[in-house]
Amino acid sequence: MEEKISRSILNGYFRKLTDCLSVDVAIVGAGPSGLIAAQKLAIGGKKVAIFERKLAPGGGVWGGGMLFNELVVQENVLPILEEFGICYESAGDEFYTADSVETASSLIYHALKAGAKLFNSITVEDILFKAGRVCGIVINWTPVHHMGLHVDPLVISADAVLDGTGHPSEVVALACRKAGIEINTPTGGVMGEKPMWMECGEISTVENTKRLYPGLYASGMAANNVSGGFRMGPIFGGMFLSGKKVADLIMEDLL
Ligand code: 48H
Repeated sequence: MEEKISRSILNGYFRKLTDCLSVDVAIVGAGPSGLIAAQKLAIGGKKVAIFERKLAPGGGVWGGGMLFNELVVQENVLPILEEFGICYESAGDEFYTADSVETASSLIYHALKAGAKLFNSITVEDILFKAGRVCGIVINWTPVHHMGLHVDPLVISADAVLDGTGHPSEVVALACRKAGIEINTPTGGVMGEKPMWMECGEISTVENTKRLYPGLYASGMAANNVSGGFRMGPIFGGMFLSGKKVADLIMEDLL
């Protein structure tokens, strides 16, 4: 029995990973924008793999605001909540609250049910850059990084790479640094997130969601960091709409 169980786990995992060595879209980071993009792209028929550094996907959703596990959204994202089966309550004015644990788990569940594959405890440490195009990512086990082990990585090919890594926009930052590319921002580089201004941050998150370079896109807080948007705190409408927008952009580009 012991051997069968171990063999089943290894075979199942390697089947899944081998199938994802080449994908349409590689999403880095399983935060809300990345998970929503994954669900939409998978529903649109794209082969999608998400790589998440932490053991638990969900990014910054779980903690709500300052560990109070409720988050706030605006009226215009209620259709997305409904599509993902997330319950919400009116908080008065134009705001609604949702349980952040229910939200995180529903986003993960629906991304996977739509057909996206998720690989957790894997850190994206580099990009694949060929002939003037971002065409994949370089992965390694997160514990390898934590322990500082000198272990070479593996590579995933992708027609589109989405940076959904949140505040640090790690993938775009390393693409600029290592490939020396000029990206689609006013300065041509990563501009850096501005301080808190909720109204502006919510708008700029969606505006800043774009294709930055052939094969390279950013969503959510990564998009804001890249293009110098304001932060917005524990309101998540912009993240949800950013995930939807980037999925639409990638669908158009990969037609
Ligand atoms: C693999 C990685 C890597 C890597 C990071 O931060 P996230 O929740 O992402 P978003 O942008 O969808 O949502 C942002 C939101 O949660 C938030 O922080 C808000 C609204 N803040 C407002 C404010 O004012 O502070 O998730 C990003 C995910 C995380 O799970 C990381 O572990 C993961 O990306 N990640 N995964 N390889 N190199 N870097």
